[in-house]
Formats: sequence, structure tokens, C-alpha cells
Amino acid sequence: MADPDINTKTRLRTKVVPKTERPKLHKVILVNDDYTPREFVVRVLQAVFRTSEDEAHNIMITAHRRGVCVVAVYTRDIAETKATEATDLGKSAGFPLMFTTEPEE
Ligand code: TYC
Repeated sequence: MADPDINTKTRLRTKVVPKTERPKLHKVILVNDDYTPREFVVRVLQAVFRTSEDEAHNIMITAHRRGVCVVAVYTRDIAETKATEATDLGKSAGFPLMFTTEPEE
């Protein structure tokens, strides 16, 4: 018959190891297009992602030359909110400016 006190008697314990999972980060990616003015892209980057003018220019010119550029990484909600906000600023001004998000490996 099974002994209900076996763990107490033998001092076997299942150790509970608390593990705090850190949330996966998501990249916000700026996508190049042929129509949005460079200066407009720079202003959107400064306004939404709080970059300096220099940083914004470097990000813009990288996307312009290579097709895409990672702007920043955030938790999923913040990444998606900022990507939408930045894309909407372009849309409101009549430009096809596009920001997407992608989970980090
Ligand atoms: N390629 C645009 C132009 O020449 C500028 C631009 C850069 C637009 C980066 C979008 O993500 C972009 N006016």
C-alpha cells in the first residue's frame, strides 16, 4: 500500500524554482518607399521613437539604401503601437511610409 507520508519521512521535496520569463522583444522595422520625403521620415522617427536628428537620419538613409532598417526593439504591445502610430503619420500626410514589427529570435 502506498505510504501517504513518504515524502515527509524521507525528506524528498520537489524544489520549486521560480522563473521570471522576460518578455520577448519585437523589432520595429522601417521599410523604404519611393515617395515619402526623406525629411518627413526623419521627423516621424524623431517624434515617435524619440531619436536625435542624427540617429533618425542614419536610420532613414539605411532604409533608403538597403530597403529596411531596424529602428528599435520593444515589448510586443509597444512595438506594435509605435509602428502603427508612425505608419499613420505617413498615411495622414498622404505618404506610403511603412513600419512593421517582427519578433526577435
Ligand atoms: N526613398 C525615399 C526618397 O528617396 C526616402 C525614404 C527613406 C522613404 C526611407 C522611406 O523608409 C524610408 N524620398
